[in-house]
Formats: sequence, structure tokens, C-alpha cells
Amino acid sequence: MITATTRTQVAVIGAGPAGLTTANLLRQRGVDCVVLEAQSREFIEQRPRAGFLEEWAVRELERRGLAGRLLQQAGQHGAFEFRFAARRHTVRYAELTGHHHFVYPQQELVTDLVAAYADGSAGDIRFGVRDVRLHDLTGDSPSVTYTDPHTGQSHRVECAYIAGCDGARGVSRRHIPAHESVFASHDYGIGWLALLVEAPPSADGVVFGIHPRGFAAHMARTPQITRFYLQCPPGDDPANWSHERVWQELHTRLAVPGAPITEGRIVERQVLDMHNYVVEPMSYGRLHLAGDSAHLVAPIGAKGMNLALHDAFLLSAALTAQLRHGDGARLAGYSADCLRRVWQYQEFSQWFADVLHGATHADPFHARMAEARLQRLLSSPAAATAFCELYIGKL
Ligand code: RFL
Repeated sequence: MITATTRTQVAVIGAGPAGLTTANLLRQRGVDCVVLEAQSREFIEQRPRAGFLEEWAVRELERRGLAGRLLQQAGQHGAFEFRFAARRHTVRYAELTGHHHFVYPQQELVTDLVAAYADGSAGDIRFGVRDVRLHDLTGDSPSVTYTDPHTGQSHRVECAYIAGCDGARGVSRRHIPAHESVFASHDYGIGWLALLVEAPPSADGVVFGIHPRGFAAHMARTPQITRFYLQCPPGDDPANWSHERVWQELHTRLAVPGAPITEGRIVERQVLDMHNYVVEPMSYGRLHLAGDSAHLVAPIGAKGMNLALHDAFLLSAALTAQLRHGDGARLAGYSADCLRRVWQYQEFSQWFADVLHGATHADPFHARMAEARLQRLLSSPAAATAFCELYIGKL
């Protein structure tokens, strides 16, 4: 039984980068919204994930007053290294494109966005909600129901639109009937052991190690914390990766003479199965998906959080145009506008994945193709520029 009802213009489901950015921008533009988040505030403010923000995304956050702490604290990267056959090959993408990455842990961005929305502008955000369900998506009066974690009572949020920003494992996407959308997916058949380590970075930027034993990567996060990845079988048990085994593989696959890898305490290990998907269209009736709920890009090219922000910029502008000015054109074009960038990033990630994992490909033809691509990238400034434009998200 519903015991309380709230009326708002937009119900935002999920308080990740997509949902929080959407909510902040709606509020700034005078559109009323309620954010529903399954986890606690403390949990989302500490959940480590992404770290690389493309410059265009940061400039857009800055324009909206949402990048204050980020601009003070984030590191900047404009080059990365490939390491293979015991040699280093640096790609200076800032020189080739005029743009760089900002390195800022996702949980710090989430912390800033929650503070701006909940504390800075007294936005309505409800944490720990259970049993979230969406109703009447194709009518004029959709709603979302949920169970309050404290009282156990059912609440209804009545709204004009729903922003489904609840990530890869959320419920929004599942409310779109299968015959109303295409779910396009690709499984690489590869796993990555994702590690967070209490150690200073071992290199200035990102290092991609291409090795017959498997791919490995190093990504600086903060002066004290570094992320590493090791290619592993999909579905592998992180418990198979002891401290000794992790460091032995990282030294073997990543270190080259004169450029050692600094060890530290491993504070997080999880296995990610590399797969991608896109839900097309991203809209169904009054529901509009944004971020990982609509599309997943394996973290090969560090694209997911950037796409989540891109969707949020477009969705908040489209909803504002509709709700404040009665102009529905942007909302009608929202899915197509997002998907242009999404498919470019998917194609980039697929191409890059083939290069990074080529050395372990069972098929020698594929392995040699990957080598040929890498050689071209490292020998042709035109090929390098084309690659780097996608790497930094300059479309
Ligand atoms: P999120 O961040 O998953 O947020 C969704 C939120 O919805 C909540 N939720 C619900 N709330 C209410 N009701 C429900 N039924 C709900 N179900 C879920 C969740 O608790 C959560 O708070 O999705 P969003 O906002 O779309 O953001 C996407 C990004 O988080 C994701 O794409 C990136 O983390 C991917 N990614 C990277 N992206 C980059 O751009 N650069 C990187 O360097 C990068 N590194 C990474 C990554 C992802 C990783 N993992 C863990 C998959 C590194 C890793 C290891």
C-alpha cells in the first residue's frame, strides 16, 4: 500500500555520475526533480571506479560550476606509453590533439556532485531505496514506487519524466519491452583483474603492457593510489591472484629496463568480464536512459564515465527545453544525439582491445593483425592523430 506520494517534474533513478549531473543541471535550470539511490551516501562517496575525464567533459562541468574541487586537485595527462618486447613507446596525445585528460577518482566527482545537489541547492535525494519500480511509462503521468529503507513503507513519486541513470545492474532498462528496443552486445571472452594498490604511480601517465602472457596496464589515480589491470580468464576468481602472483605478473608484463613497477598493498581486487552493450533507442515513452544503464563500454579506453556525463548534459538540456519552454525537439532527438558518440567510443574500444590483447590471441592471423595496427599507429603521425582524437574524445 502506498503511504506517501511526492509530485515532481523528473524522477532520477541512480546517483552515479549520470544521475547526479542530470539532477544538478535540472535544478540549476529551475526544473524540479527527486533522486532515488539504492545505496547510502557514504557508500557511493567511497566506491572506486573510473579516474580519467576527457577535457571536453571537464570544461562542460566547469561551465556549470561543478568542477571547482576537480580543477584544484586533478592531475593532468597528455601522454601514455605502450610497452612491449622490453621497449617503451610514448604516444603524446596532447601534442597531437591539443587536449588532455584530467585524472580525478570517480568517487571524488560523485562526492562533489552530491554536495552540490543535496547540500548546495537542497535537492531532494533519497538514499537506500528498495524495490524501485517504474509505472505508466507510455502515458502522460508516469511514476516510480519504492520502499523506504527506514520505515518499510511504500512511496510513490509522480512525475512527467523519468531519467533512468541506475547503471549496468539497474532496473530502468528492464522496463523497456524487448520488442521496443535493440540490445546490441559484444563479449570479448576476456577478463581483467582490476587492482587498486596503495603505491605511488610508477610512471607519469598510463602504461599499456602488451605481452605474450597477457595484457597489463598501469593507471595513476592519486599520488598515493595506483590502478593496475591484468588480463585473466573471464570469470576468474580474484582469490586465485595472491599478492606474490599479482606482482610477479605485473613485473613480467609491464616493467622494462630502467622503468620498474613500484609495489604496494593491494586494497581492491575484482575480475571484470570485458563486454560491451548498447540499448537502442535509449528512450521509451517517458523513460530516458543515461550512462551505463543504456550502454556499457569495457574500461579499455576509459570511456564509460565520460559517456555518462555526455548523456547527462544532453538529457538535462532536453528535459529543460521540454518542461520550461514546451520544446520537445531535443528530447525527441536525445537518443540519436547520445548514440553518435556512444558508437564512436564502442568502435574505438573494440579496435583498441584487439590491439591490446592481440599478443595472446589463439589465432595467429589475428595476432599479426594486431601487431600491424600497432606498428602503423607508432610509425604514422596521421594514424597516431586519428587514434588520439578518439582516445581523448575529440569528435
Ligand atoms: P553508475 O556509476 O553505476 O551509477 C548508477 C547508480 O545507480 C544506483 N542504482 C540504483 N538506484 C536506485 N534504484 C535501483 N534499482 C538502482 N540500481 C542501481 C547505483 O547504486 C549507482 O549509484 O552509472 P553511471 O552514472 O551511468 O556512470 C557510469 C560510470 O560509473 C562507469 O561508466 C565508469 O565507472 C566506467 N569506468 C571508467 N570510465 C571512464 O570514463 N574512465 C575510467 O577510467 C573508467 N575506469 C570504469 C573504470 C569502471 C570500472 N568498473 C568497476 C566497471 C574502472 C573500473 C574498474
